Amino acid sequence: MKSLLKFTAGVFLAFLLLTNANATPTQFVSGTGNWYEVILTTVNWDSANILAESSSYNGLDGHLVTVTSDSEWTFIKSLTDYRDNLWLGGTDSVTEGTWTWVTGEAFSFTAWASGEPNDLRNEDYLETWQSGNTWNDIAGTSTNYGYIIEYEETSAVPEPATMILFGVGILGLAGVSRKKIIQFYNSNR
Ligand SMILES: [Ca+2]
Ligand SMILES: [Ca+2]
Ligand SMILES: [Ca+2]
Repeated sequence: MKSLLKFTAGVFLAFLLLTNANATPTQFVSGTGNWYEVILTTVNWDSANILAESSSYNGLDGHLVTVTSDSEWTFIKSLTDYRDNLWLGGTDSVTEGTWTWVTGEAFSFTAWASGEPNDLRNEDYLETWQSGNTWNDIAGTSTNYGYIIEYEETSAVPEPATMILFGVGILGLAGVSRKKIIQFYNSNR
């Protein structure tokens, strides 16, 4: 019985590896030379950002995609099969109305839909829209259908270590607040 379970698990694992092997990044040969990958999974912007930052391909570091030219946008639109509600690496969460890319590249090219960005209900994150042809700003808590990763040399990309430190910082803060709660509890019983 155990060996049957092991065999079934093995087949399942092989199936997972095979299906994952199909989703390989595509290179924008005639443009940036970078590699791009569309990940279809329901996810909010923060999670997509962390997942993209922790991804790598052939020694190149991943980040949520940055779109800095019309030709790059044309390439990405085709790669997504013109899908809506995919996260891009743009945000105006630091200063409302000032859009930035996660890599710090200049936010000069835009493909906003008519009337966007409208910051309706405090929308600070960038997604594909209108059959994947335009951009919309949406709340980062929205559970979108997926995200796009761009893989490139590390120079312009924030080090993953920064994200790890950030994560440790959050854990540290959580630890501090938990201690305070315990102390508060202790002093009140
Ligand atoms: Ca880019
Ligand atoms: Ca906004
Ligand atoms: Ca909007």
